[in-house]
Amino acid sequence: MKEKLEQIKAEALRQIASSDALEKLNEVRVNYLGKKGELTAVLKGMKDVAPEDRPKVGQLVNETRAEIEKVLEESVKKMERAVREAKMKKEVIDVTLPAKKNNVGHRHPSTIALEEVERIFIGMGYEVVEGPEVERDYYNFEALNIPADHPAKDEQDTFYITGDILLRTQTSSTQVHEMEKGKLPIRMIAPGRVFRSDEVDATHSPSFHQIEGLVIDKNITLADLKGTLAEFAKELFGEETKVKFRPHHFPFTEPSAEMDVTCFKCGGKGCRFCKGEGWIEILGCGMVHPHVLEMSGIDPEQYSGFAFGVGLERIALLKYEIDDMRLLYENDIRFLKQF
Ligand code: 2NL
Repeated sequence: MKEKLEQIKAEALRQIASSDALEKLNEVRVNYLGKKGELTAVLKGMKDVAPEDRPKVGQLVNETRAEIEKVLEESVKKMERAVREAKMKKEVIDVTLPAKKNNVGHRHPSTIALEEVERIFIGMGYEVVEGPEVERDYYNFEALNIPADHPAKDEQDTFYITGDILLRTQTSSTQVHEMEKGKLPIRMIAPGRVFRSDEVDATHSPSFHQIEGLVIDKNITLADLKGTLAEFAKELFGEETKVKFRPHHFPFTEPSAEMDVTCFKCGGKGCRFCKGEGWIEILGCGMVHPHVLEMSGIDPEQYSGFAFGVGLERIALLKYEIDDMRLLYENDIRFLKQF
């Protein structure tokens, strides 16, 4: 009996030693210590042992059992520790590795310029109004006193969808809609995308952006126009900026003018940036033509107003000293990152 027990123990310990997984150790436990295990079988065979030997054999069985249990327990603990350590090793985080670069985008230079212009006019009490890019001929041309035979209406210059529907060539159409609402006074800017059938080059694109402004109230004069636009130029290009107005012609304003600002690079002395002129052309403006007011239902005897239009890209090119408009549309990250 003693030999049998020794044999069982040796075999159990051998199996424990050769177990390479927790499941295997559990199998050993079941096979040797379980209800149907080998040691239980020995206890069941006690009836064949002489009564006087039974306590001794019982003790031996218990000792064997205790030893196997002890070794098994230790092996389980060891195995659990090994499994945990392997898991930790696998999941180790190298805190010295460089972090993944978080690429945060930012505003496009044209957007920066737009928001700057909007900020200036909002500060002077203007409203920002947006309108549709697809327009009726009436709102883009007729209501602005642009006659049927005006060169701007030619297919060379305008994208027509039908004979009467087109892509707006200026944002004045938005201002016409606003005038038609009949709520006066008006103090608004209309920024937005406009379209002209132009070839792409360093200063032209078939799609660009304009910001037009319109003020209509009683007693608005050319002095209001000059004062407002002089203030705008100072805020945009610096306090020392001077402006000058050159007579011009627009069908929708009378009188009309183009406004130049002193070159913010040389202060007006003349440099490479202003091509020796000292002045840089910046916008077109004028007093709203009485016929334009009339067509939108505003009495030119009671009300008067001024209007202006600036090219957004032109402002961005000047402000950020960019020499080719195409850079604003190509969205090359290496270019955009610089602003
Ligand atoms: C330019 C400058 C200009 C206007 C736009 C305007 C709008 C209404 C009535 C009268 Cl609703 N005028 N806009 C006025 C003067 C100049 O744009 O260079 N345009 C080609």
